[in-house]
Amino acid sequence: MLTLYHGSTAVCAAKVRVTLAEKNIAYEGRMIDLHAGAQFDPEYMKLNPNAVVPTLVHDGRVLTESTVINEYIDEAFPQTPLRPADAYGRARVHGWTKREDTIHDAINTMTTAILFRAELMEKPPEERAKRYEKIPDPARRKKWAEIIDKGVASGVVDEALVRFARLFRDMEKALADGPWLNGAQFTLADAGLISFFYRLEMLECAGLWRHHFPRVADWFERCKARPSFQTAIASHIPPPAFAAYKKASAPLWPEVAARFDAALKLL
Ligand SMILES: N[C@@H](CCC(=O)N[C@@H](CS)C(=O)NCC(=O)O)C(=O)O
Repeated sequence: MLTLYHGSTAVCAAKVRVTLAEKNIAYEGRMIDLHAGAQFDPEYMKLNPNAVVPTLVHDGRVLTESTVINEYIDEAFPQTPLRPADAYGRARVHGWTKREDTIHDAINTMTTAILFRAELMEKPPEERAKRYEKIPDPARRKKWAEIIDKGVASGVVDEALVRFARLFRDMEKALADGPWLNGAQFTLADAGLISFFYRLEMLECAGLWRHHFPRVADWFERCKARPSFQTAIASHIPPPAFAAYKKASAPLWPEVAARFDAALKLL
């Protein structure tokens, strides 16, 4: 029995749903309402002390961390393998999935700077701080405070954009031998990045790759054409979210684009 604690728009949870969909594995989903702060519920934090989603429970055994969960699922359920059989191929795929944590951090930075900040700025200052003061990790808490203060002008956003620039550069190179990041086989490397790209697209930031990295742009369109994209990502997003993302994001795109141009010069 597989139970996945997840969130509708949460990109790390979506990463795991893509893997489950690609392998056609049934699971019981338990939604954690991150907006309402359900991740801080003491009962949930017994499963996931970091107060984040996803958490997977398989026959009573608990796993956290989306990359670890994806590798576990691929190992425990061998149908439709999402990693190559050979050691070199597996190591290459691990090279991509290992990187996902830092990329997720950059995605979180952009979402906080563009969407969460816009929502929080409508609230009184004492209520704003409440959104992040319960975050258990002090570094993450500090990052939130800095971004809520400065928005896309924060140096944390510039660091995130450099990470994207480096990722897209490396993907563009790898995809010369595509169609997938590790060649002919769709793997965990691809599965783990799709929800991140979709988040950037919802934040009106698709120009980051569309204007500069054509193979990456084609790769993402291929990903979106897979049935797992609909099942595991798009169908979970409540329709009003699209308008909210667009409203917060569109006015900030010119500044994000200019900062990304500066990041590209560092490559
Ligand atoms: N490294 C963790 C990150 C998990 C994470 O940060 N999840 C986000 C959603 S994508 C979350 O639950 N955020 C809740 C919060 O920030 O309060 C993983 O990959 O599982």
